[in-house]
Amino acid sequence: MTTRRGLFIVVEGCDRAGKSTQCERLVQRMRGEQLGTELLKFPDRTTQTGQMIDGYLKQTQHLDDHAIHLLFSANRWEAIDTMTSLLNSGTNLVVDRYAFSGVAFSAAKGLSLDWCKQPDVGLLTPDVVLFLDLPIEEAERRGGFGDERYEKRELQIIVRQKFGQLMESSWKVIDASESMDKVHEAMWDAIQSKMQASTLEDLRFDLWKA
Ligand code: DGP
Repeated sequence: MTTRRGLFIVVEGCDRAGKSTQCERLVQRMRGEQLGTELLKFPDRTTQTGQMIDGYLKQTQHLDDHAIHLLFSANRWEAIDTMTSLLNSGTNLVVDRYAFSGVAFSAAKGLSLDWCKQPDVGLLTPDVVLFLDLPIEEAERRGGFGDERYEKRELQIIVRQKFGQLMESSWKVIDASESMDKVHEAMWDAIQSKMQASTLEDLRFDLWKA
């Protein structure tokens, strides 16, 4: 019997939407159901590109907007072999942020949406995108934003608009202002049909290619 490949799930959203907590919870539940699952996060701050990105986000390092955009993209490309082999060996991936964050944040700073997409064209296309949507007022009620570069009200408002421009009909939009349990259940429900499909099409390396 051949192993069914893993499901590639991306979780996106603005800062403070609860993505990281919900990603961990989703992974725990999948593992509890005996579904081999790994959690990945972008940017991966552990690699060389990730360390430069970390310095940029913590505002200890200045980089031109285009240069940092390309570094964020490189940070995703350098993970592609690992992701491909995990998925092909049957491991599900829950990925906390992906190229959609890449475009939304850089475009929010004023770069053209189309230019921002180009470095990620041909990246692995997710099977499911869960978008945790949270109005800015609710994000602020959650204790406000932190000290990192993008954690500012004005920018976050534009980031949310840019996500709106990138959104495709296949995305599952989840109201992140609901309780943690409700958000989790909505995410769980949203992946069921794909999780239960007996076969999945081959991995597609065609993000934004069409
Ligand atoms: P996080 O570690 O999830 O808090 O993300 C770090 C910050 O970086 C967050 O404000 C979102 C932003 N970000 C994530 N991915 C990208 C990207 O690819 N490009 C840009 N410009 N910003 C990103």
